[in-house]
Amino acid sequence: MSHNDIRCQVAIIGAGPAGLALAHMLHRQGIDSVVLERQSEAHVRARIRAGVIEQSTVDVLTELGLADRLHAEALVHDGFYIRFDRQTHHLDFHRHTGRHAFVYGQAEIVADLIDARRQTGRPMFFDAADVTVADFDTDHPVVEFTHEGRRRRIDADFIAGCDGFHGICRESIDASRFNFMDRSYPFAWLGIMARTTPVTDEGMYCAHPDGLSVHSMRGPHLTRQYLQVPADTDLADWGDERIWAELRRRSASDDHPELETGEIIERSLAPLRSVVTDPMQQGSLFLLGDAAHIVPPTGAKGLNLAISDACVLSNALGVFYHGAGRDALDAYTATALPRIWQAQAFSWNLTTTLHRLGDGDFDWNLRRARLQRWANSVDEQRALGEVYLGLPFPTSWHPPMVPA
Ligand code: RFL
Ligand code: PHB
Repeated sequence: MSHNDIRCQVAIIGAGPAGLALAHMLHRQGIDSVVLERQSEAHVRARIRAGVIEQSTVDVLTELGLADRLHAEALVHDGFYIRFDRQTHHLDFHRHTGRHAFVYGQAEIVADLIDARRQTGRPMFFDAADVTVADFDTDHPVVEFTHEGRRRRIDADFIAGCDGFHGICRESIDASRFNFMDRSYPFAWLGIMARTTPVTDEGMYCAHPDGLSVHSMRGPHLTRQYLQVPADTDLADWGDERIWAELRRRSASDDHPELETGEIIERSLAPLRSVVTDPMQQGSLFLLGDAAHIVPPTGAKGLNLAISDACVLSNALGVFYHGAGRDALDAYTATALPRIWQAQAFSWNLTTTLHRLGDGDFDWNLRRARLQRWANSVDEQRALGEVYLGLPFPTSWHPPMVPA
């Protein structure tokens, strides 16, 4: 071994929610890992994305001791509002399930996880360039990367591909052995963060015949809002005035004041797609989170799925390192996928109901019929709430023989 070589049990590629949560779950079981991240730490800490976290995810983070700041700072919501035909309806899922949704920015979760990793003293490399994975059809996979000008090598037992939708892990697998299922949509979400006061006390989806707008928040004077726009939209065409005018038009109502307008401090464009990779593993390489599957942001499931995948793999690795064999690892995909498909079905239901999909009155009337059921049927609300607040995770993060 040269001094550039590292030996560890699990090499984790990607310091997003999946990779960092897995690293911590493994640490708690005494399993060592190295985390490799392509971006700088500052970049990862500042990346604005998700905001709505399921009760199920919060329960796991709490059990891991990673949710102290979340409990102090998160907004706790019972459900969300839907608005259509200028009327606002609250879907109170808490009433039916006793559970909550938590609004806490993904950047905050990632910052908490990075801080927790630092405290363990275990290795984590930011600015890791040209990461490659090899030999994962064997029991001794190899990862290479360049850091501070040096090419380095990791000899691991397993590789966790947590490198998101544009990472290298999914691209490295043998495509002929996989089923890549996907659906893309002809629209995107234009997202803004603005210094304005929210008009509702919980998030709101406004279904308008011309398309969806989303009113969400991060604090008493900070809103996160989205507009459905065509997939080929150029952000440069959307100045502040146009964004506010369109948000106001789509969210106009007879029962609430108009949206407040103000300074826009961030704007971005996110395409909508649904993807599932099956299986989510090859040999000693496992795919987690966005590296394995994508849900459209409607319904807010992506980050939550990343954490539930980390639980399933952490549990299976725990079984393996306690000498109980590879069966749980071999079953990783079969264990994780049913819950992933439930989230896909939920996201599809919300996406097709809330967005403008086609032209004409048939499309809008069909969507409105579904929205009326959501607003008026207690059974419908109970069913939506069960999934929105988080179906049970397939496994806990540790096998039964490891105390929490
Ligand atoms: P991430 O967060 O993309 O992290 C992957 C990490 O891997 C790094 N990486 C590499 N590192 C080393 N070598 C390489 N070659 C690498 N290539 C990539 C990347 O830099 C990155 O740090 O994936 P992960 O961990 O699977 O987490 C998934 C979530 O980030 C994602 O599903 C959510 O953001 C989705 N999402 C939402 N999810 C929710 O649960 N609730 C929400 O409210 C919610 N809102 C959203 C969202 C996603 C959105 N966009 C931007 C698509 C709202 C939006 C607008
Ligand atoms: C958010 O607050 O960022 C948010 C809200 C609702 C979604 C997705 C994201 O469906």
